[in-house]
Amino acid sequence: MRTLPEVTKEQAKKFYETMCTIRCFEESVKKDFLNGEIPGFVHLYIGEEAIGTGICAALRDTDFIESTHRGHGHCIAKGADVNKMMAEIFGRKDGLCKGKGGSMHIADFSVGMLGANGVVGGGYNLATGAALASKMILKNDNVSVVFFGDGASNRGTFHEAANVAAAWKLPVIFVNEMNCWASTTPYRTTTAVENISDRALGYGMPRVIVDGQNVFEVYAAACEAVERARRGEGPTFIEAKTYRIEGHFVGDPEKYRKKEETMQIFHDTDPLTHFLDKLPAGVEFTQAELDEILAAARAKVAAAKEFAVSCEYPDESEYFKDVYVD
Ligand SMILES: Cc1ncc(C[n+]2csc(CCOP(=O)(O)OP(=O)(O)O)c2C)c(N)n1
Repeated sequence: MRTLPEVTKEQAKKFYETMCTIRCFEESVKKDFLNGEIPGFVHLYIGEEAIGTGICAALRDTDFIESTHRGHGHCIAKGADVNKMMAEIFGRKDGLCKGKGGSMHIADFSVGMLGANGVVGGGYNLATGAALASKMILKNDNVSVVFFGDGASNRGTFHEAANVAAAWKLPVIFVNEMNCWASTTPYRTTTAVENISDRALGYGMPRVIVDGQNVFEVYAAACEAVERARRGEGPTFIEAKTYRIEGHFVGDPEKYRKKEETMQIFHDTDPLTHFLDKLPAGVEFTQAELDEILAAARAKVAAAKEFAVSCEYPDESEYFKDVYVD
């Protein structure tokens, strides 16, 4: 059993606030997508909030993250402005990417969020490249994190990046969100190894497996990996065990699995409803305190939606700007 770093009540409160903001954001996006208010496609992070929250809590603003198609939670946890995120998802010109990125291509360089990514497995080499730049060009101790799913770990890009990151001791952390599904495909039908992180060992990279539903455990593993990377000792692979509670995308009919089983897993493992049971010794909250935090998150997200719909769409003359460097 790993020793958890000291967490103050203030930090624990921040963790819960972040998880609640992600949850409320996702519930709001789901409703508005089903209403036809949001263009494109959305993938939700409901039930996986503890991972993005615990990892990003161990990072500085100057550290980088590379996200996935399921990236709203990572973006919120890294500190992106929720009003501008919501405007982006609604395709409005005041969005983080001027409304031209949408849900799957949100980025906010000001907080080190290098981008969500519609290309599965597209983030490894970007994060590893950022880590290489920190080490060789900028010569600072910034760390890069790449989040990815179990399905994405089967892409060749993972193996290339893991190999070079370990060989060159780059300050990059591979965070696998092992949610047991890749679209309609259960993990076991495509992957023979017991744990995705078993693969890290083949590249000479240390790995740690954590309960992805426990924000304190994720945070502890992240702190250790970040310190190791900052000391120049190279990458770590963190495998966070979780479960994809929602369909692959909003609107997925989910004919490939039983809703009751998924809801039972959610009931048993939801990182929000089980937050009180996970608190480290010496940190206490009442249910009323938690309810207040959740209500504040809900109000913040409602305001973000109000902001988003009050913004204009980009002007037609803007459509092709930013596509290529001038
Ligand atoms: C290169 C590429 N191949 C296929 C797809 C289609 N696709 C989108 S998400 C997805 C499944 C990803 O599963 P996983 O990596 O486990 O992440 P999760 O959705 O479970 O979070 C697939 C196959 C894609 N977007 N990009």
